[in-house]
Amino acid sequence: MNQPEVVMIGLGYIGLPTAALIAQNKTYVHGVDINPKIVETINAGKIHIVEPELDTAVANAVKEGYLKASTTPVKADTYLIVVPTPFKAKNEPDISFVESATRAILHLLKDNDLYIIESTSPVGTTEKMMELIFSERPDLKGKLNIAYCPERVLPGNVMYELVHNDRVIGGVDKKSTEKAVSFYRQFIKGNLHETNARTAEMCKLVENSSRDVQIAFANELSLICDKADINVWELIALANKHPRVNILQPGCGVGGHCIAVDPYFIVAEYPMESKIIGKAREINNYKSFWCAEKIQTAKLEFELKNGRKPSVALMGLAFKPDIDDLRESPAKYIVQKVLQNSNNETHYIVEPNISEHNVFKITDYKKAAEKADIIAFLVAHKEFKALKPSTSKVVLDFCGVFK
Ligand code: SAJ
Repeated sequence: MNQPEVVMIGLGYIGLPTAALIAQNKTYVHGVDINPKIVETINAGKIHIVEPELDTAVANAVKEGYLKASTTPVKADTYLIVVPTPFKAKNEPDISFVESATRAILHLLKDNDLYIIESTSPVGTTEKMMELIFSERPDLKGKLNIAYCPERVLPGNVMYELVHNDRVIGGVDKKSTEKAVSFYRQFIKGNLHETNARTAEMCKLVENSSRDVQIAFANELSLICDKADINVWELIALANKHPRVNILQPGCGVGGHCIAVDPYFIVAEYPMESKIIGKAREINNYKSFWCAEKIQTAKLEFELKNGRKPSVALMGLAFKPDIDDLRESPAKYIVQKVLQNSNNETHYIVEPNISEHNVFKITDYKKAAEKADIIAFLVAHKEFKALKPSTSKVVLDFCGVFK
């Protein structure tokens, strides 16, 4: 196989599925990752992440020679940057991975190449990378196509959504936008919406921040209803009967590395203006603390009433229902907090989507619900909905399992 058409830098939850999808269209993709183990796994036609249909897509692409991986980039026509953009501190986005990926391809770039950032980034990142490129390679000024194109796929449905979701494509100039649109049109069936780089960067942050604000509204309602002795699930269901009301569901906090993180990109840049966005983050973080306190209070009340310590079932560790991903999970935070405050009570820790954990001893959900005096539902996994805890038990439903 001669020179690849596409270099994909970053082979994680988004980079690898995107590389496999492009390769499925008989386009030779060279994937790059700093982790040699990931490179080795992919070149063996295997995958290192859990995502339905990804294993066959990668296996076929590698077998047919349309996907290869290495730790360093090679010459191509299109370069996609899909690396992590973590946080150094709560309000300090870290674009160092984007910058080092860009530096790694500086010497490979040529006239009319296409350079695209997909990583969730602070507004202005694409322009910063353009300045970096042109300062090191002034010969490319006005000759390189530079764009930003965020993804919006839902973990667990990535291979479908990558193809069918609409995409927002923001070039640093019209020519770059058009070049990026014609690139994505090769393998995306969703509509491609043209804009500029700054708007595309802000669009990604706004999509997730709007959802965080909506969830914060639902979580705030759950605190109010707890005091007002109203069933918040019934209240929301009734309010949503209104043709133009759509209140989301309270939970034990907001997890994952997107909804809980992206709002900070805006708050960091516009602290005076982003009041609701900042407050929503506080409310959603506070909800997890509030749930841990509720469990603590229930334990003390049980002991006062029954003259003995309760056993407690903590139902769910994942960051959202029906997945096995515990990264940035509020449920995990709550379990850790409850265990820290434990006073010789028995705790049954439940997560039906994993068989074992390196810290927690996992108990079967039916056994835990049967044995425990207090059952705290942290994540609305589908298995829990069939449980019928006896009325003698104390049930704390933080996520609407029985709504
Ligand atoms: N959650 C609630 N109540 C709700 C909905 C969600 O408490 O009504 C919680 C979940 O339990 C979870 C967190 O919010 O802890 C986030 O879950 P999610 O399903 O909203 O989002 P993600 O992180 O799996 O995916 C989101 C999606 N963005 C939007 O829906 C606007 C996805 O499209 C993005 O691609 C993804 O973030 C991302 O990677 O940015």
